[in-house]
Amino acid sequence: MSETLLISDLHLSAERPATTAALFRLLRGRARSARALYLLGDLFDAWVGDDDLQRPMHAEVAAELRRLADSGVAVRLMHGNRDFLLGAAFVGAAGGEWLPDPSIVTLGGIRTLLTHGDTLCTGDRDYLAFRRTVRDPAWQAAFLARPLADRRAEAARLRAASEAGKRMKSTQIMDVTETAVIDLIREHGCPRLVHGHTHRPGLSAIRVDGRDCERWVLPDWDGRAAGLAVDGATGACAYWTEPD
Ligand code: LP5
Ligand code: MN
Repeated sequence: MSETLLISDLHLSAERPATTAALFRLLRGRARSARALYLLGDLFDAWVGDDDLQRPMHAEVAAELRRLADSGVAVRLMHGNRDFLLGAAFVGAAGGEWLPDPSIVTLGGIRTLLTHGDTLCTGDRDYLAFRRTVRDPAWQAAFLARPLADRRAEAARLRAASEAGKRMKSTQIMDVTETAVIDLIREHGCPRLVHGHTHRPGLSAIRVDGRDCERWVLPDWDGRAAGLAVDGATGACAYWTEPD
């Protein structure tokens, strides 16, 4: 019996080494006996292009993921809203595989819909407009053509603006809307949805077209590893947190 681990929203940054250390403990410990590790976005606090792999912490994260992948554990990565510029060089260095957003995987026999979760926040219209711009390949090519130092500075400005903006937005605007959740589940026909982004871990029951479905929200990290584990034999899903 082996488990699949799902994590997201680590927001790794050189300024918060305790969280990177927690990831390394996970990758060297519990994850070694897992079947797969799913990273559902926002592994990094900000990613400005794969040439930033030259930053030591970034290269170490890729190398540690690769060691896990080389030991036989599948490493699957999805973009988040902060690291949507992660590209082929990073995934290659990490020994991982891309997971499009959304993706359907069968975990413990249960068809499971995986998404970062930002697109479910349909009340946050400013964010969705911003997202459309920065997910445009032409915008990304122009941004990636700028010098690395400029891109880092732009990302820092945007992170600060985002944190300031969130203080002005209602908690309701920054959460998923039920309609978006129902529409996504209906479109893909999965009884279980797992996402991150909102940093509001919890299980909600939701009825879609007469069927009972589950929505599991992943926790964000703050110096301690945390996520979901799905039992490969039974499909049972449970939260876990690294012990003190
Ligand atoms: O990330 P978090 O939790 O703070 O908030 C998100 C939304 N914010 C973001 C921005 C990221 O935090 C920063 C990403 C850094 C990436 C670096 C590489 C690219 C650099 C690009 C440089 C231009 O995703 C936040 C949501 C919140 O989740 C809850 O869902 O509300 O949304 C915003 O902050 C977006 C604002 O509402 C609108 C932003 C307009 C900004 C315009 C300035 C520059 C635009 C230039 C390009 C279009
Ligand atoms: Mn996010």
